[in-house]
Amino acid sequence: MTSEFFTGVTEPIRYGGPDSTDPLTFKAWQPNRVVLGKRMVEHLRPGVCFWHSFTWAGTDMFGTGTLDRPWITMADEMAGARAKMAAAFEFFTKLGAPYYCFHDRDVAPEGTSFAEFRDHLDALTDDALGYQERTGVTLLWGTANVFTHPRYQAGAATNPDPEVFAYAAAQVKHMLEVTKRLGGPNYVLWGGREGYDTLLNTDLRREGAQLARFLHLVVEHKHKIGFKGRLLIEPKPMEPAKHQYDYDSATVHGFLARNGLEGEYQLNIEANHATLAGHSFHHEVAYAVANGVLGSIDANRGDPQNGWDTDQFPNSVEDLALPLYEILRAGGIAPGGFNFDAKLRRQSSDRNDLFHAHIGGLDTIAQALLVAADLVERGELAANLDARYASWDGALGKAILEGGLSLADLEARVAAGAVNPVPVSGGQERLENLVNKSIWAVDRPAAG
Ligand code: XUL
Ligand code: CO
Repeated sequence: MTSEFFTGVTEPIRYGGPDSTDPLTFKAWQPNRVVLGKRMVEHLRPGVCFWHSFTWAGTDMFGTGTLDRPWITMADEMAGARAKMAAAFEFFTKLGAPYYCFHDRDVAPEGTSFAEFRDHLDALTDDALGYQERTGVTLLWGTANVFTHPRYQAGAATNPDPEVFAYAAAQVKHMLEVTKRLGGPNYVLWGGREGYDTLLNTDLRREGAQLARFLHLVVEHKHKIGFKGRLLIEPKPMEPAKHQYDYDSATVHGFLARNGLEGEYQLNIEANHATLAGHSFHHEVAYAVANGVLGSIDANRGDPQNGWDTDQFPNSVEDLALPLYEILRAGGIAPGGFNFDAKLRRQSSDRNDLFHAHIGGLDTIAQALLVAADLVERGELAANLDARYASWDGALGKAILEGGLSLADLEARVAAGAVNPVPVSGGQERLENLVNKSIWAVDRPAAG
């Protein structure tokens, strides 16, 4: 292998503008463009994920790898891991992405024992620190893979065997420390195997208690080592398990509140996980904002005909504009960001396809940010919402909310004819037209 892997791209990808005919240029992503007083890159904090882009060979349940990832099959596993990291940082730099994310197992070979795995991870963390210093690319979040190895087939924290809980605890403890060393502002927990395939072999009460204990241990260790980043849980309703406990934003939020963990964890919300749960991505983000648990975003999309986690790159400005509008109104996503938890289609086997995919993703979130900013600046949606609920700031609304009126008091008012509500239009179509107005108005490419 030559020292460079992505030889088809020799210069960092530049902004070409909406009319550029060069597919290897950005059409909307301008990291330094100021939007609502802040640079695009500060609004979006985009990151590339290690697993789909560098650790996955393009396998699916019917076929072997199709992608050109020579490091995966190198006989010397540590040499392979180093080649992978070199290619990854070459890609981050040429793309111009400021952040990346990884699981412990994405970078470090398993070895023959936990101690050996930890040594591998520590050595590769040293390498990553060097790359970070040289390139300026830094970690958005770290996480531990406690779902691939067969020991986790029945869950990690929720396993019927406490030894598996202990093993997962060891991995998470170490990866939290690695994340701290790399200056990561977030640490993510995704419970892919924390759930069940059948209730016939599952004790829901025990598994819930185990999961809560695990999350408390992570909080304790975070404070013990002085990790200043945020802990994030990534909701997903199913896949790989038939049912996963961290089903959606509301379920996770309820679990945290019931177990004394509120305030300790925020959410890493993934677009395709929202749609798997039967929600829109907009709903999941809006729920998190409304309840103070917005943490970070895994940017991707599903396929409208497929019922699984296809993890495609985001390409719809319309789908992302309203989630971004919620984020802007909430004051932003930092210290979270937009991690492209997205993978190529397995036929996209040209090395440059990884650039095309990320260019499209970055352009889409950038354009959606412009639309969201336009919606904020016009202020029509916000004014509509304020007007719709304005009576709750009036005498009756305040008295109800402040606890000054009982059910009997309310009955007396209604019976006396003092209360006589008149239905008001929800105006959905009028509001949808406002959103389209911003989508169509923002930086439209010149016609012809
Ligand atoms: C799986 C998924 C994970 C998490 C990190 O669907 O999204 O890659 O983001 O474990
Ligand atoms: Co994800």
